[in-house]
Amino acid sequence: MKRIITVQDISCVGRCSLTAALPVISALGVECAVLPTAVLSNHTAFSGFTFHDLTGELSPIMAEWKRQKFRFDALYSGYLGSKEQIALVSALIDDIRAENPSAHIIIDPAMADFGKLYTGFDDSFARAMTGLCAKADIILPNLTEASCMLGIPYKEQHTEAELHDILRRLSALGSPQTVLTGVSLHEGKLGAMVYDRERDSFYTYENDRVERQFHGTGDLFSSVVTGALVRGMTLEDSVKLAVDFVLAALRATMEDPDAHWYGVNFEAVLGMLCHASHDLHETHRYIAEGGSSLA
Ligand code: PXL
Repeated sequence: MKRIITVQDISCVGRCSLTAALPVISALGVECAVLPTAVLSNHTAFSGFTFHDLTGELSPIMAEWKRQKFRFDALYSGYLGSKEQIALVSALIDDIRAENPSAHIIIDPAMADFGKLYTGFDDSFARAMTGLCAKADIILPNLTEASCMLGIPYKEQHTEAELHDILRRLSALGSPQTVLTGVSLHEGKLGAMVYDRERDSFYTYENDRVERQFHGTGDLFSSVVTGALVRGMTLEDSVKLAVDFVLAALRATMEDPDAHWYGVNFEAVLGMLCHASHDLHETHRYIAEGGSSLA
């Protein structure tokens, strides 16, 4: 079984960061090790929150992992609390690549949404996060994060040519593959666009747009992409699965009269990921037994 390490906070209530990544990545049949960067009572979009910083724990944990020679198939980082933590994740990337040169380094620069930076972040934090993204194989910014990273004004609607330009400029920051989320090329549709620098190719996948906005969908999206990629799906298929999963979770939320504003009912649709994981397992088994593809 593949093993990944995810680095992000644990918001005790809020259906984001680790409470989203763990179930999603597990459902995709991947062992999910964690490096929690902070413990919050709830995420920062609530009117108040407690924040217990765990920066002091990170170096000793990383040193022990080095001693144990743990091997990870991917590192996936999300919300980080400070520039110091960004520097530590940068060092962890070096350790992981030293142990496994083919590990996927996946960075979601989780720092902004809906046109503004999250509470507690400023431009210098955004610059440091942009620097970390340069070390990734794949980055997954939303449109707000992309504008912060490129220093351009945020807007919701873009032409295809503008999106291509944004993706090329993000890619020039360093990562060979870039996934931009919150993209809409057609009325009533929403999805993501992928740019692969080596092939100079774009791939867009959209599904229905849900007119209400919820927190935590970006974390779910990145977690699905990470788990699916590590299981051997192409980046394009991983992104398609992630868009469909987030939409299914949004629909489940809208159907729930007790739904909360702060996160989506992804638990109701986790079965989709278990099915995808099962299908991948069957495909690998078939190929291992001498077949070349499934009918
Ligand atoms: O969903 C992103 C996220 C993760 N972690 C914390 C957050 C947020 C978004 O607001 O506050 C602590």
